[in-house]
Amino acid sequence: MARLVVVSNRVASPKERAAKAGGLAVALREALSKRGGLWFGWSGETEVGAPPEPKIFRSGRITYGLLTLDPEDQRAHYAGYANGTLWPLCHYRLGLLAFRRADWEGYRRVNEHFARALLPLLKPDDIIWVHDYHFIPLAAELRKLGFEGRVGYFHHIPWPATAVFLSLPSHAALVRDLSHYDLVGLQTENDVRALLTYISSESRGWLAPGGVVNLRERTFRVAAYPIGIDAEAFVQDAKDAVGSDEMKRLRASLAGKALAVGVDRLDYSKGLPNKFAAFGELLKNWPEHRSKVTMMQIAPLSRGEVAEYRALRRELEELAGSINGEYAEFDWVPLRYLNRPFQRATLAAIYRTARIGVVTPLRDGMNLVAKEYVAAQNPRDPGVLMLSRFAGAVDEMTGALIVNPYDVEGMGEALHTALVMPLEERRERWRTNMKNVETNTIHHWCERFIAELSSSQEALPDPLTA
Ligand code: GDG
Repeated sequence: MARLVVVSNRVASPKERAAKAGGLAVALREALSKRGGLWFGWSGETEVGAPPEPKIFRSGRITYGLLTLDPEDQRAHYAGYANGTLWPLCHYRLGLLAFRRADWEGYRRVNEHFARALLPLLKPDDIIWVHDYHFIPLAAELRKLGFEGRVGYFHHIPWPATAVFLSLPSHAALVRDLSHYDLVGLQTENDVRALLTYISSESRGWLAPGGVVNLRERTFRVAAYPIGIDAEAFVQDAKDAVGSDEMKRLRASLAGKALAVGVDRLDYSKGLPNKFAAFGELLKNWPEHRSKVTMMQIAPLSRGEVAEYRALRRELEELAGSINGEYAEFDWVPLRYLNRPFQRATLAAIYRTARIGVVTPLRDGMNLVAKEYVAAQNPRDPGVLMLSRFAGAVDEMTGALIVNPYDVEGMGEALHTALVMPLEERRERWRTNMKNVETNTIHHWCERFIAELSSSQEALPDPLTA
């Protein structure tokens, strides 16, 4: 079996406990130890004029390679082009998009450093799996250095519609970079359509059935691989933790009130202001729910080095304060807003306690919280998933109450609908969702991508003759 090499910006170190690491980190670690592998990424450290040598160490069957970056390169790469340009672009937020040539150059330079540091560690038959928008040019850089082996890319965030993508001054170069992969994985069929439309209409690429593309003499494939969760582990976590002292405290504090829960990184793509406002609408228009429902929003801080995230934090503090100021009673705080992270098992138990899972991003590649909420439910008395139509998860979570996050009043109404939904309907909707969560797990996702990348250089049809 060929060795697997994973490249991602953040590498979950062997010391990081499963409880803290996300499902993706756990699944990648599993795939790497099964085949033996190399996990390559940023060390999390910077050093002026950082040396090109990565730090290498082994733990079990996995070798880790961690590269330290020059601070200015790291800023241009991470806070600059990746999170200041590509993130808003892919989430349709052109008003927040900042493009600076120096950042674009820094982004490319970091990818070049990564390729140079990685190349000496590679064997020709390795399978290289690159994760996310921080590393789109990596395959092109590896090819420049002469590497011809199999390289695949998975894009965890949405691929924007062509009209939006064209706002990016470097759009053509970025898609040329993609053509150096053998396989490009996106979250949904919609994302695949968006990228293929761009390729055929703007970069004069040729398309063949099955997502096969020919662009500037390179042939590669684009396909949807909707990411999932470790459903079994999540069900178990939820069952185990629901009787913990912590959860007893939570239930005692609710004193019989219904709980609506949200769990999102504090990020402008997650639609948090609209969610808070929708809860305000519920309390305004359906006064019968006052003192009967509590919303808990867990929003761990994220990317504080990017100005928009600091502004969003202030906006949410003001909104939460005004909702609570307007509706709170001396024995009821409507909105509990927490900026710290929790253990995975605690989250699972909170989901299970909640009557509604409120997942209302303005745009989201997939959204794993939606799937985790479903997995954590008690099948006899499941809660309702309220889900934005702009989350990739909506293709599979067809039993959700689907909302448009731009329609704040509509979301307020959906919260009311969820609160009064009869048990039989809740069960039926949950069963539909759970079937998909159980079928398309993170293990299945990993295996399928690796299998298709493994066979990717075996004679793709030539789009010019197909
Ligand atoms: C990107 C894409 C795509 C959150 N708070 C805590 C915590 N979390 C965990 C959740 C979930 C994960 O983080 C978040 O995943 P999402 O999918 O919801 O969102 P992003 O972070 O934006 O992820 C997204 C994903 O990549 C995978 O491809 O679905 O569309 O944007 O697992 O549970 N975990 C712990 N404590 C917390 O407080 N332990």
